[in-house]
Amino acid sequence: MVDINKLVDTKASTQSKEVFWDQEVYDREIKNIFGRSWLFLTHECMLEKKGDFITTKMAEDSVIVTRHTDGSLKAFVNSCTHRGNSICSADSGNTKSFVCNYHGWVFSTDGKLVDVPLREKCYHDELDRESLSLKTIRVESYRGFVFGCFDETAPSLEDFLGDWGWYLDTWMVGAGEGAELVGPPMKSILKCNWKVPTENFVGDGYHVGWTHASALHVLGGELGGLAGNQAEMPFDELGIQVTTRHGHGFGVIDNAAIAIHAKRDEYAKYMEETIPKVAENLGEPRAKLFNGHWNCSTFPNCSFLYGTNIFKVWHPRGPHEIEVWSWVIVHKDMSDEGKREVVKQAVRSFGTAGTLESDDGDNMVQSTHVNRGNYTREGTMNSTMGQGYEGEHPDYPGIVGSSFIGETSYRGFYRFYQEMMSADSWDDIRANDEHWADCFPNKNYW
Ligand code: UNU
Ligand code: FES
Ligand code: FE
Repeated sequence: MVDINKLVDTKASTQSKEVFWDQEVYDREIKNIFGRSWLFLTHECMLEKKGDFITTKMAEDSVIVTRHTDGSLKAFVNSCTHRGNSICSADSGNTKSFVCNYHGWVFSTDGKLVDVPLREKCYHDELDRESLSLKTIRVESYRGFVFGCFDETAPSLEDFLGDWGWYLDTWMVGAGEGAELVGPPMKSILKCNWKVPTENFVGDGYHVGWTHASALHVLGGELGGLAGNQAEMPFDELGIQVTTRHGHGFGVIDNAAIAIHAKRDEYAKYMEETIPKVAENLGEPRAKLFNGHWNCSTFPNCSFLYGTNIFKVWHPRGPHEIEVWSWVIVHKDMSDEGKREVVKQAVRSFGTAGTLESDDGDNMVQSTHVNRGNYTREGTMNSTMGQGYEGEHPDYPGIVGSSFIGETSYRGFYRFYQEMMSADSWDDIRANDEHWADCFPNKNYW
């Protein structure tokens, strides 16, 4: 039997293998984590005009996000309140209403039921349309990035992001006009648990030199020295790793923002012009981050690489499968030529068929499916790297690890994962706000 309260051991820095395989764990995740967290939906640039909509998923629920006639963003579940059919099968578009394909019920762009066929003759005008609106979802955006949340008692998106928002501002506002996503997203299916890629992006600096050795060797440049973990590099202080209150985190390789771009003249010029502006707007600590390469996850399932500029959501489809959706991040005030360059380079490295993307894919699948065995589904996984070499930092919020290569943000991700899996409500989680970082044993490291 699974003990949901003991999936993660924050002292030993281990996680039960059940987190990657067990159906009961997955069912609890859907309720406790995906049902209560802010989940990335889309970027506002894809919903500019009234009536614009996109469809996406919040875990396994299909949802519609719209720009309503009053100009506000709305989100609701894509399931008809008559017999439950989906009311929209398009990925995106512009519409005045959604008409269910089955019996023709009509919903407005804020999810209200506005009309049904034969309302007077066959329902005898007795249908209570008010109570048959689509299920609405909280929707808030941060710097144009739109998130949804099923839980009315959850904190605001800004509070949920917390210190992670301070880091995101580095490129979401630091560069003047901020950033947007280029879509529609590329989509593929990967037979892995959703947490394998999330943990990889949140804090796996360790795999970069090994899994991607050949790709980095071919690319050369700033990361060439990582290939095979062989060159004389300061592996013990190669940037930093950070975890924050709600499990969000990242790792930074200093001075390597655009390292994965093989062709990058425009981007290099843009960075050279922009770093001083970031320093002026946000100060030196974040200007330094701006010039670094980031691998990141926003809890629970939204990951991105800043610099490489791929932005992903891992939609769970049961414990052993995900849909990968990938957009490209571009700085709004970059030239069109520069944006095209960034899109091409992001797609060739971390698009659906990207070189580095396929390096990772097999590890993600094997790390999940190896756990199907009677022996292999038991026991634990280890994330102790750099434990004790991390703490509160004078310049950077959260808990900061001493190198890009470490597992600080793994530990932070799984710490919060366990907290959400165990907590009955957001009030229980809030009660722990002061003490969340106590499990990091050497908080005064810096
Ligand atoms: O594979 C990654 N997540 C990665 C690759 C991270 C940093 C640099 C290159
Ligand atoms: Fe890390 Fe095998 S060496 S999973
Ligand atoms: Fe990778």
